[in-house]
Amino acid sequence: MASNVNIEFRKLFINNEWVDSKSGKTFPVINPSTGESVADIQEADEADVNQAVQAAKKAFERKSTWTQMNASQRGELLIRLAHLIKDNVSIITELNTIDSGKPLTASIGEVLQGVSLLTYYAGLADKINGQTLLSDGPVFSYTRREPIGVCGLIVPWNFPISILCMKIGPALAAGCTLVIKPAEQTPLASLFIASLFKKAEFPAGVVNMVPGYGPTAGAAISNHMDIAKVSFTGSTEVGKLILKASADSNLKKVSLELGGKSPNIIFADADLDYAVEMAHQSIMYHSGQICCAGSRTYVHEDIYEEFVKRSVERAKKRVVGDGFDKKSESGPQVDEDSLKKILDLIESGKKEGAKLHCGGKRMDRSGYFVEPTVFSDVNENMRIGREEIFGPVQSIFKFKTIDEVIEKANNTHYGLAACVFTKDLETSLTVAHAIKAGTIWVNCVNYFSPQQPFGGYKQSGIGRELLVYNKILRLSLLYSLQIKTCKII
Ligand code: TXE
Repeated sequence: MASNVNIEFRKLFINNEWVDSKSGKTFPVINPSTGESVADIQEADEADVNQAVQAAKKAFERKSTWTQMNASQRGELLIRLAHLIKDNVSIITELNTIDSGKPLTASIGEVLQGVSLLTYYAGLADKINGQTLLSDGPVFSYTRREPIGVCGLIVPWNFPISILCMKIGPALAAGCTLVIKPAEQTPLASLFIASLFKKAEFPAGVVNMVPGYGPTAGAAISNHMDIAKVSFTGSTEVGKLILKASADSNLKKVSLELGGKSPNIIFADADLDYAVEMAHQSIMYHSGQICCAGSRTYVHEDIYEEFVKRSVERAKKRVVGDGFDKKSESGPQVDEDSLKKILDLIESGKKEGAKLHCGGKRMDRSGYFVEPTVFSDVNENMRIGREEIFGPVQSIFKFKTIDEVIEKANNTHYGLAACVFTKDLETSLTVAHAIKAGTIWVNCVNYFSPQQPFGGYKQSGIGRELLVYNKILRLSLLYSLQIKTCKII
């Protein structure tokens, strides 16, 4: 399957200009559906990140166009950007599918989700208020919410567009300036969006994009002395490196959205067909490459055998193929490393005694495809029961009692999300309140909306994204003595 889309943007976007990397190096973008290189992109490293930070710093100076702009004008620019993305939805969707291999339907859904995130934050720009505070004594005091400064945004490859928009929306609404590093696997659609910032008339230097690798360009961002905040989505391992880099540099603020091993708990009274389908989708959607994938399916013993049987039937029917093939329900894994990690974990599951019902192999075709795989009789001592696989591998566990399943579900160093399937309100709320995770879905999976906060407990992260919880804003308390004020009634 091919796309004729033109890959127009291959350079770094700094200060509203397209520039080559200082080293002159490039890196290839591989289409994961074919394993073939589709474009060479200019590769940013520390020198380019420095240049981008300089531009972002300048744009954030006290009397710059950006810092002088009214908040409602910032909102208007964000709306303009959202409209430009919508106007170019087909091209961005195709680039996203080339980048990541995800089916066009999933890809377009992601781009439109990006549009709604930007629209939400555009509306927020002029509603960022402080408070007036009562104080003892003859003083008037108030708080202001101020933009934190230059933000480094490090984006992963699984949802390159929605996560990009989730980060740029609040940062720009608040008045920050940005240095963005898209993932090395998926820079094409992001670079196209970079071209729209200039069209939307964001002032030069407000948004800069530096595609490149993590240990070079990414590390230069997290170590930079002039970056005030890093917002990162990716692996827990790299999240820890970013936190260390903050401690070793300027104590920049850090928010982290990291990995997960989310439990999906199915009680005996659940609607079985529905729960089977939801549990399947929650792990197989985007070939399991979702941070909050339901990667531990806990099923009550009364329905266990039937649940396993139906889950295997469903997995065998799943259509996996090229993202440009309209029949595909899911596409390939993002790259060779990811594929190898998944196959290694599948082997460990077989060796450690889990029962393999279907799948378990690389598909016999070009690209990085893994067969939808279902294991039963999994427990938390097995690697597949503990580690984030990030692949289309459903692991099914058996449980007897509500207390037992709560304890098992919490027996992980992750805490991103969980699902509960039951018709009983008390059961659902008991489990929802007892599970230590940032999001609990009851009788649904992976439901996202800009108005709802998202983020993890434990080693799944620090901070929350979406809603207005974003820690891009610094809360500062200002005291001023005996200022004359007028009353607003
Ligand atoms: O992630 P990395 P990878 C998990 C998932 C997956 C595993 C590895 O389990 O199998 O992580 O994926 C940048 N300093 N998730 O290796 O490396 C990198 O360039 C600064 C969960 O792709 O964390 C990319 O832009 N940045 C997840 C981003 O970090 C660095 C999404 C993510 O890459 C860096 C992706 C460094 N030293 C993977 N090293 C989720 N939470 O959704 C890399 N990067």
